[in-house]
Amino acid sequence: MTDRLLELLAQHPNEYVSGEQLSQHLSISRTAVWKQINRLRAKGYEFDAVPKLGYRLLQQPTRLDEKLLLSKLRTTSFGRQLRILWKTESTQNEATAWLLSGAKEGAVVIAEEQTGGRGRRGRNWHSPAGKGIWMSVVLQPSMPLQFTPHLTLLTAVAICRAIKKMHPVEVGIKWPNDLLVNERKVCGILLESQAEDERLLSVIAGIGISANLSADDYPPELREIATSLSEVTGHGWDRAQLIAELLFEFEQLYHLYEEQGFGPIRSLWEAQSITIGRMVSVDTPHGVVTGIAQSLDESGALVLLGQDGCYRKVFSGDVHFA
Ligand code: BT5
Repeated sequence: MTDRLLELLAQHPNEYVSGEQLSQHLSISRTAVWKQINRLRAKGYEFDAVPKLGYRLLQQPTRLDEKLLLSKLRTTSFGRQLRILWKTESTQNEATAWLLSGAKEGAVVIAEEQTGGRGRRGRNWHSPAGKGIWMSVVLQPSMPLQFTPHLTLLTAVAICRAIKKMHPVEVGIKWPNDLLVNERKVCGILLESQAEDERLLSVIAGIGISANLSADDYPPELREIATSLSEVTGHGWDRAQLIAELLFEFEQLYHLYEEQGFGPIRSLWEAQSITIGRMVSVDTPHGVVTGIAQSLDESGALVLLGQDGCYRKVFSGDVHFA
């Protein structure tokens, strides 16, 4: 049904087709036409709908294409095993299942839409169709379990560098896993680890980048706190190019980390940080800690200088700027 509706609208690229005409052609009610239009909107199609005139197709979603993306890759292993899905609950689940059935380090799962995208602490990640980059990367690092937070910081640096390579955007990292532009979130990172007897086996690095969402694509509760790359730059982003840049930066930094440890990553992170030097309060599992963010310690914890002159470290939590 949606295919026939699209066909009809595509036959009249610069004209409005009335709801009446559509309902007659498709033998459905006008309410059913409207429902189909909304279903397509959720998949990334854009329509102009004007009372009395009808509907006009403005834009079709650009679907990520596996061959095109592979042709853009400059990596050795990251993204070389690639799955692009139309719709899934969460790419984290897909990558975890794929790992069990043989995915290698660097394998990537991307979905056009996630129905149960997740953030930390059971929060939701809003992942509408065709608008963002919702992806998971399989890692199998040889490192002690307690250092896995390094990988969140490394991933954040890689994303920042990839975005800035494509366009000079004032994007910065809020410790530990957010990328913000104009104080609004444009990207989130979720690392999920598999370990056995204190030994780290694998890590799935989940990356959500709100590339081409418009304000209407966000639910009301996110409109004030989230933004997208297209919203801040005023133009659409080539998702395939951004993914290719990101996987390149990610692989480079990952090798740098394997060879030289956290030192260089820490310096790069601090250079991209919008957290260091600011008064913050951090919601941690053990309560709220406030102070001026000073630096990262060797484990990736954030070091705060409190008003009492004491230094405190926070290992996980949500940062709020004062
Ligand atoms: C995160 O959690 O920021 C980690 C997000 C990771 C998402 C990726 S997408 C691919 C992979 N598959 C998954 O299922 N997840 C990963 P957290 O720090 O807990 O932040 C979650 C908060 O970000 C929410 O409570 C909202 O306030 C905000 N948020 C949700 N969706 C957003 C979006 N599309 N853009 C910007 N902010 C959003």
